[in-house]
Amino acid sequence: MIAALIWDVDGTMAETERDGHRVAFNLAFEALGLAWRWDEEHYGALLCITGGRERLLHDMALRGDAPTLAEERMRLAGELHRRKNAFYVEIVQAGVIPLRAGVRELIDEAAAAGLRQGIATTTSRSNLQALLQRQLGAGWSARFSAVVCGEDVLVKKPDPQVYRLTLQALGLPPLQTVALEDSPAGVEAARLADVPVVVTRSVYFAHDTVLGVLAIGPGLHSHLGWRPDVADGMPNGRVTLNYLQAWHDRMELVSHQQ
Ligand code: XBP
Ligand code: MG
Repeated sequence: MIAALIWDVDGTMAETERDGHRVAFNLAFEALGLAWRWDEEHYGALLCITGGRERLLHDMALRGDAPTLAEERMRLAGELHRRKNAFYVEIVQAGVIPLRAGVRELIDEAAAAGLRQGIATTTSRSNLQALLQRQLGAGWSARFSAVVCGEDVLVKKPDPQVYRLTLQALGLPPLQTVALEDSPAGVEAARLADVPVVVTRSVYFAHDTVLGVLAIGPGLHSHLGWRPDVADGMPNGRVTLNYLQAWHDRMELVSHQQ
């Protein structure tokens, strides 16, 4: 039996990247008088680097107009990231980034069923707090018995540390849990920690090859379009705990290329 759900945040709980983090990075560039702007396509390519500060440093290494000294780049990345997170908090506090359909329902269902829930994210704690406080209300943290963020790990996803720390905090072995993820880096992190993964495809990772997961589908809002198809005899509608349990029972790891 599944004893806990482990939630990824960006892309899985909410589509935060294109209209949240990306917009906030551009506002930070503007605030510091930089002409840099990340369009939707370029930002999608940059998502192969997890962590906002790491993403900035990666982009600086590729462009000709970034500071040449490593020290100077680090300082600039730190300042941009600080400002970007402040802008991001303003954006999510305005309520323009909703939870993905079916997320709230599954969180509520898992809580009612007595499952433990954890969060394993690469994003900064301030970003997570702002998003979940706005979307789930002031009591959001009572829903989660483990919350591990970017600041809590030495190495970000695809390194498994964030999942290992979440498992420790939950006090459960990996096979009694299921991770909900959207990105190849997130799937790799969970798999390296032996956590079975269910993938909800997000805007930026709609077509990526995904290997060795319990199931993959378009989102928690509908049982349609999922592989493997376990809907026979199940109620139609959103992806419920029964679906997660059915995939977990099979423990048949599927691969998917689109
Ligand atoms: C996804 C990420 C994050 C955000 C930005 O995290 O890669 O780095 O893009 O976060 P996840 P920060 O899918 O694990 O939730 O700027 O706060 O680093
Ligand atoms: Mg994600």
